[in-house]
Amino acid sequence: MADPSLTQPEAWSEIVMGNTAIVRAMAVSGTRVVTAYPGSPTPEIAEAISRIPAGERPFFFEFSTNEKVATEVAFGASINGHLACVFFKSVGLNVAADTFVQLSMMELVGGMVIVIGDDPGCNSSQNEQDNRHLARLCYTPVWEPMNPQEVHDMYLEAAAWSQAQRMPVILRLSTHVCHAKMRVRSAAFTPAQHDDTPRFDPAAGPYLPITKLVAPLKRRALEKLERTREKAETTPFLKVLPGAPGTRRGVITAGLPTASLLEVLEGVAPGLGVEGPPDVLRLGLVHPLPVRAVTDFLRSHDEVKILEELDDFLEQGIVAAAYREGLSCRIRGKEDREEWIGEYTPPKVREILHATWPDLIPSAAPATPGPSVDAPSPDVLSADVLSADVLSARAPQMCPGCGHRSAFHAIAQALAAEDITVADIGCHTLGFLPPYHMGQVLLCMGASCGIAAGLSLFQKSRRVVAFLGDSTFFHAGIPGVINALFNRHDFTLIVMENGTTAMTGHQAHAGSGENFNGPTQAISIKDLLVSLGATVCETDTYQQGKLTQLVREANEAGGFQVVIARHPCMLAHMRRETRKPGFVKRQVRILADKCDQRHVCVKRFGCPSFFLEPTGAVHVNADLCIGDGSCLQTCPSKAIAPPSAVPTKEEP
Ligand SMILES: Cc1ncc(C[n+]2csc(CCOP(=O)(O)OP(=O)(O)O)c2C)c(N)n1
Repeated sequence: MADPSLTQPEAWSEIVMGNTAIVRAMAVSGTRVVTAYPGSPTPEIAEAISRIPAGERPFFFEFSTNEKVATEVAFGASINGHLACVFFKSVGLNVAADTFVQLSMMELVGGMVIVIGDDPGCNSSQNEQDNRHLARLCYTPVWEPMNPQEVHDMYLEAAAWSQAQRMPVILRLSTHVCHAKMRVRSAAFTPAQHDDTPRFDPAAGPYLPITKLVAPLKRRALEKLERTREKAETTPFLKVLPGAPGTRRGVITAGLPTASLLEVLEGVAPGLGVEGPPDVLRLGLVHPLPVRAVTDFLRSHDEVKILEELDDFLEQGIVAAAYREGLSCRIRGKEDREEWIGEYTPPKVREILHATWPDLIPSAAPATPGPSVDAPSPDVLSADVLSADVLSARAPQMCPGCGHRSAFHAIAQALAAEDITVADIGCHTLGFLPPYHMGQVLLCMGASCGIAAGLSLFQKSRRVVAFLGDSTFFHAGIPGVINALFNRHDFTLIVMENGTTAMTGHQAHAGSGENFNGPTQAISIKDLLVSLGATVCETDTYQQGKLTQLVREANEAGGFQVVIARHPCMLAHMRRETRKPGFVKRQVRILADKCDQRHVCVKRFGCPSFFLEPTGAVHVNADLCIGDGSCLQTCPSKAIAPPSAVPTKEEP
């Protein structure tokens, strides 16, 4: 749905997610180029961008082929004078790292904001890495908002600082900050008048960090970081939130833990023998550390708890600063391994505070349910509403009709029990689940070919089969494929081609025939592989018998073989179909007289549309079945009737 208000010059006030608020800030700040690669918790930023009507978008946006390329495109735009932004998920920084670590040494004439969606709690990632470490590695400041309003406001401050200092800056979001909703207010602004005169000037750099040239560039990066420390001391986001009068206890925190802490402290009042809530020092920038503010706070308290999600990043800096100043304040850092793990939701913060100060928080359980779960205030709708506390947990699974399911079902029949399967990242990772058990190793996007190559060395008896999604093929898969050809490795690669980046919400990729802005040339994975000299065969995955045969032949042939297992993503397909006028819903039926209850449909094919009655009878879930018919061929007794139109319910 189009939402032109995001870019309106008049003041703006809406209840939105952090991922939408940031787009408003991009428009207000005059950001000219935005790039990304999809990954949770950030893809909704692109969804918000897509709601700005084409032609009214004040900046260029693209999904690049991966995070490294996205960072390079934004960098190129910045050194040509445009304010640029790149966004991606936590582990995206690993892919971008080789480029990212150079940026602080560059004179970023237009400014550049790097928006990272970190994922404490590992809601949708393969780890919960703390990217503050990488920021320190390359002298890059980090702003850390605690809610959507701050996402908006901090973006503006960080972008302005980046422009003024010509340095990269990080706005570090996390899952709850991206997805929480609240009323966000944005002042009126004058739309930027962009000047398209090319401004790239090699002398403004230099932009060639080699050998002896590196030292002055590094010196300049360190000077900029030191200037940013002063910014960290004076930013309005740095706040002391007073606790009980005269308290000698304090908490130093930042980002989302601040919101959880304030919620937990809400119910704490001074009582008999209890001095009441501690003072809170809330940091706006977590790197570089505002040492003056921190040491002043330590000096005025006897005991200070450092409350930070994931690693002891702030703690190390704060302890070092206290040591240098010879302070006697007792610093309470991470005291339990669990403090290193997971999201700092209000229950988690309550637990930590209870362990720290049992007199202050006598029980780890709240006296009444936390407001964010049961009674969201009208202005702040927390993502906690959708947390597992409220909804029962559901096992992840492939959608009804998913071509990957047909593929796994078919491939399972071509493999020997001892064969080794290597997974990659994408919807097809779910093949590791029962009943398929396809994928015994997994690292990160594009790693399957390299791992498979290593696994196949010095052995012939166990065939190695690697999986790779099509978006991932372009993202980081190609080098592993080329390596397999170049070094004559011996495994079968199955490219799971569904035409989209399904797992992160159907973003187009280089093989889709469209990009974010419209139609484009589709790069054929098959043609690319053939041009590289690979032996390639292909089939639609719904042709299960053929796929089994192709995988069997590939495995028997030995050497590096590629099978393309293709079927369009059915979730995307059905979304398009159901919107068409005259759409007719179709479903399969079980022919009870033919069903001999071998249950292949449930136990080996595993479509969630089928369920078993206690009697052993199989039923079709009318809410789930999409009538794709991929299940028909799996039934040995032909007891599944072809999809037929489902009568629509009578309108009342
Ligand atoms: C470095 C990195 N960037 C982004 C992601 C988020 N992500 C998870 S799977 C995936 C790609 C999935 O697309 P594809 O390979 O086509 O497989 P599909 O889900 O369509 O089966 C992405 C981008 C990630 N895990 N790691």
